[in-house]
Amino acid sequence: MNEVFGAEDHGDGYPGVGRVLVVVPTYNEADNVGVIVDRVHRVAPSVEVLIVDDNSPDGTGAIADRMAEADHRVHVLHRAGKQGLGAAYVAGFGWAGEHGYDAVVEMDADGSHAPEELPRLLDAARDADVVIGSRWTSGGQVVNWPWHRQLLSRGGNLYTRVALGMPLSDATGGFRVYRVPALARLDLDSVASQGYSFQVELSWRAHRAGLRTVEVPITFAERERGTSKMSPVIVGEALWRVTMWATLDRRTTPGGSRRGAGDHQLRWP
Ligand SMILES: Nc1nc2c(ncn2[C@@H]2O[C@H](COP(=O)(O)OP(=O)(O)OP(=O)(O)O)[C@@H](O)[C@H]2O)c(=O)[nH]1
Ligand SMILES: [Mg+2]
Repeated sequence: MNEVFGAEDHGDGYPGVGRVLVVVPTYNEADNVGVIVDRVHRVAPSVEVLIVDDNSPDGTGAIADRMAEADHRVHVLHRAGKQGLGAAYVAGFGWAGEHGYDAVVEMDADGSHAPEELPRLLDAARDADVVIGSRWTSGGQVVNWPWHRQLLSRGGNLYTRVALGMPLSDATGGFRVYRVPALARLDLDSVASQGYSFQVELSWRAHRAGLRTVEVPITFAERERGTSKMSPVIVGEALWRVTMWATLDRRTTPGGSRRGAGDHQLRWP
């Protein structure tokens, strides 16, 4: 990873955080991608955006290219085919490291994560390594989700909290800020998770590395356009990976990670 510069080296960055790159993974988000980037820039004009498109059949990549031509704050990373959310984020984070950003943001393209809440997350990043926009902390909420989606998310987070002993209300949430120097400590090249489990894996790695994670309440809204990529396979992946990490944790750390963070020797299967 290239040298990372501090906030004071960039007159144009987000105050107290520095150069910020919002990474937006897209797969078939033609109706959403333009709207979401406009909303980001309306509330945070200094941040840049990287759209990571997996060769969407609906032409999202071409739309993103036109946006990048029209606005120097927009960048596009094209990938050959659909390889999952986790792989898209790892590629985007690598790009951020190579280009000297100080912080990266994870944000869905579908409008579920309101760009208007981004400044609150970035403000919290001044005193944290990782900021998680949380639906299930006090003040957080979900709008327009059917009961079974709420149950799945709450249940998954409860299971994660109990199995891993990680004190987070929303470990599966995907609206986040990472400080780049902190991210560099998480050995991203060995991340194998694809779906929601990617979010849990990074939270878990941050916890084990002793990073400072804070949760900020957000209002999460169901997407209005386009189709969800959520599937039973993605839920199943999160379930088995969390169970595997919990089992390995108990085997490799007497008392589990509850005994203290900062174990850099942990091996990631
Ligand atoms: N590049 C890339 N982006 C993806 C992939 N899968 C999902 N995405 C994007 O990741 C974001 C989240 O995906 P969604 O389809 O909204 O899935 P979700 O948020 O887990 O599920 P819902 O809550 O039902 O919408 C969206 O911006 C998607 O376009 C993928 O394989 N590659
Ligand atoms: Mg979504």
